[in-house]
Amino acid sequence: MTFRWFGERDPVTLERVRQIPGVTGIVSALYDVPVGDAWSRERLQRLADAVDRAGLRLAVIESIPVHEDIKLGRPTRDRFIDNYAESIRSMSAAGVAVLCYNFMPVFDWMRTDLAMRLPDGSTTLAYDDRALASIDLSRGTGDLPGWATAYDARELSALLDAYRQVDEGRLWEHLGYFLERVVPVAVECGVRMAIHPDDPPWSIFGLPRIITDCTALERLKSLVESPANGITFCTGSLGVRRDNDLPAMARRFASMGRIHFAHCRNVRIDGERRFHEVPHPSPFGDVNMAAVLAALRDGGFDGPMRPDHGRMIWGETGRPGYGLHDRALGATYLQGVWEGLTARSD
Ligand code: DNO
Repeated sequence: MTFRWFGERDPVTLERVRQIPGVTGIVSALYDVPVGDAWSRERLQRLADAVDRAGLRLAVIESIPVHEDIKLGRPTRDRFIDNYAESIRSMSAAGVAVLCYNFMPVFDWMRTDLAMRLPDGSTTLAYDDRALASIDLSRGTGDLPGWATAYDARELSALLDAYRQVDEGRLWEHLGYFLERVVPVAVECGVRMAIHPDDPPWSIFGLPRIITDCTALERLKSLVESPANGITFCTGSLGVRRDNDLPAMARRFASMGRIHFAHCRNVRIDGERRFHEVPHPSPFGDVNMAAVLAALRDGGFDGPMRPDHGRMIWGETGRPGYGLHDRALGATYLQGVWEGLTARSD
């Protein structure tokens, strides 16, 4: 079991993470390297050493952000792709074998409420497409948590303009171009790439989003037929579309050896393009977590897993979605389900 840690400035310390039963791996990144620059071996080694000293192991890099020029297919992309390949070599040198990344234009995950109050008094992340319409992008992105980059008004409007030329088809071409060049490097140094589904899995602000459903994952897989070209199976992202049959998808891609990382989070669908996040166990939301885990196990998945986003409970404050307590409960729950599956079949 792994746990995401945002580095030395994360209010959730490694010492605390270590006390969560069963958590042995850390999911992290270098947060101060400008997007597009190569990550150095020394910096990654220092990160891995710090995690080691806390009695844990750096198991996954989430994420090395993909420069917008790569997603836009600009001529400058080759330089950024070379840097990306270099970062993959560096993570491998530091002993990290799984890379979670995404290919979402401009924005990473998006919510319209970072502290929706639930009846039990806890707060959670929520999304409502109607509220999205009232977000004013003319002032830039502000500083939403979890994103690699914040843009000021001018940068953001230039980027949004540039994406007018990039429809879904083009974005797929650009993803293919990127993967054809970086997957061989990943293969060579023993790294498994795991694309994160778009969150939410539909277009926002008129921008194309392509990693959304089963058909998209099939297409991703066929862009480069290599086991190193894989998926982060994120139940919360894929799970807000009712047409995604999560257990079937988990079974299918796990048995093809393409799921390299699992993000487990539950969501309640409140309406058309409207949802909020709930505690991890199946009864609280629309993700049948027990069925997804059973499918992953049936498919032979044995990679790292982490409890994704938690609510803020017991008065905790901090980075929305990434407090200690609810994610720790999630980690324990997920291990319980997994133990049950294993005990039954062994
Ligand atoms: C949200 C996360 C995402 C994820 C990236 C991966 O909490 O799951 O921000 O890290 O999309 O590149």
